[in-house]
Amino acid sequence: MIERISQLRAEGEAAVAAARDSAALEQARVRHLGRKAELPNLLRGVSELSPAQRGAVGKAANEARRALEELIAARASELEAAELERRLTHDRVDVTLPGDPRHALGRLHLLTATRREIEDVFVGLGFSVLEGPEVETVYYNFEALNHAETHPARLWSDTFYFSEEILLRTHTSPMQIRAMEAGPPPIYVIVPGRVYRRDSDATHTPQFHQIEGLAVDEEITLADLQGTLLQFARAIFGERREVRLRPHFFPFTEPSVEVDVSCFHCSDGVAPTTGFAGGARGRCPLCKGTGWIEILGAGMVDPNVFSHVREQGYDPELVQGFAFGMGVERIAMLKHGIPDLRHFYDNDVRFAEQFG
Ligand code: 2NL
Repeated sequence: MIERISQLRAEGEAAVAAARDSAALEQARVRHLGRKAELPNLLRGVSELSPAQRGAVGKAANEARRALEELIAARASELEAAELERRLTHDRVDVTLPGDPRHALGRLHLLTATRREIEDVFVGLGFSVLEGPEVETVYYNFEALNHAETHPARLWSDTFYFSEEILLRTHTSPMQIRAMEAGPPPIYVIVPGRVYRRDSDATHTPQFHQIEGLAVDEEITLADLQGTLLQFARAIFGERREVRLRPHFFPFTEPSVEVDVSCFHCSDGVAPTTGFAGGARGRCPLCKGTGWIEILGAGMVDPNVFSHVREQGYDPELVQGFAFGMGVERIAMLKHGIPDLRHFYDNDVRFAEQFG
C-alpha cells in the first residue's frame, strides 16, 4: 500500500511537471487529486484499515496529497505569471487609436471661438481678461459711467430691471469700474460677457455678447487707442487692414469715436465677381461701396468717470485712459459672412458644425 502511494505521488508529480498551461495543470489536478482519483479515495478508506496499517498508510497518503497540492499551487502561479506576461506583450492596446465606432467631436460655438480669438489678441498686447456679474446696480451700470438721469438706455422700456436699483447689465462696462475700484493704475483689462437689452427683432436679440477694453496709465493718448485697435483689426480681419476713427458720442468717453476697418471683401468699394454676393462686379455689398466697415466704438475715458474712482488712485489730472467696446456677434458676422444674427441662437447643427 505504501508502495502504491509512492507510485501515485510520482505519477502526480510527473503529470504536474508535464502540464504546459493552466488548463493542462487543472486536468492533472482533477485526475490525481479530484473526487474520483485514487489517492484521495485511498485516504478516505484509511479508517477501514487495521490499526497496525492505519498510522503508516495515513501518514504516507496525507504527505503525498499535501506534497502534490503544494506542487500544483506553485506550478499554477508560475504558469499564471507566464500567461499574464504573454498577454501583456501580445495583446497590446493602442489607447491613442480613435474609438470604434468613432464619436463625433464637439466644437466650440462660433461666439465662443470668436470671443477667445479676440481675447488672445488683447492678452498678446498685455491686457488681462476679467469677468463680472450680469446682475448689476444702477450705480455701476449707468451712474458711474456718466449716463445722465435722462439717458434713454436708463428707461424701463429699454433695460431689464429687477427693481429701481437692480438690473441686468446693458454693457460690460460696470466691471471696468469694479476693476478700477479694486486696484490703482496702471490697468489694462478686457471684459467679455453677456449683456441684456429689451430689444428683439431681426438684428437684435435681448441677450448678446460684448467685449470691452480699458487701459489707464500715465500719458495714454488717442494714438495708443488707435495703435491698439489697428493691431486688433489686423489680427482678426487680416494683415493688410487699416483703421479709421470717426467722431461720435458716448456718455463715458470724451472724445468718442467710431472705428472702421478697411473692407476685406473689395478694393475701393468695388466688389470682386465672386464671394459675399457673387455675380457681376459692382458696389461691394459688405462695405456698401464705402471701403470701410464699422467694427466698434471707443474713446478717451471721460474725467467724470474717473471722479468716481479718484480715491482709488485715478486722479484725472494724473492719469488718462482709453476704452472701447465691441459686439462679439457683429465681429463674428463680419468675419465669417453670416447673414443673420439669429443663426447664433437657432442651434441648428448644420450652421454650428461649420465653425469652431
Ligand atoms: C460700443 C461702444 C464703448 C466704452 C465702451 C467704457 C468703459 C469705461 C469708461 C469709458 Cl469704464 N468707456 N467703455 C467706451 C466707448 C465705447 O462701447 O459700440 N460697444 C458695442
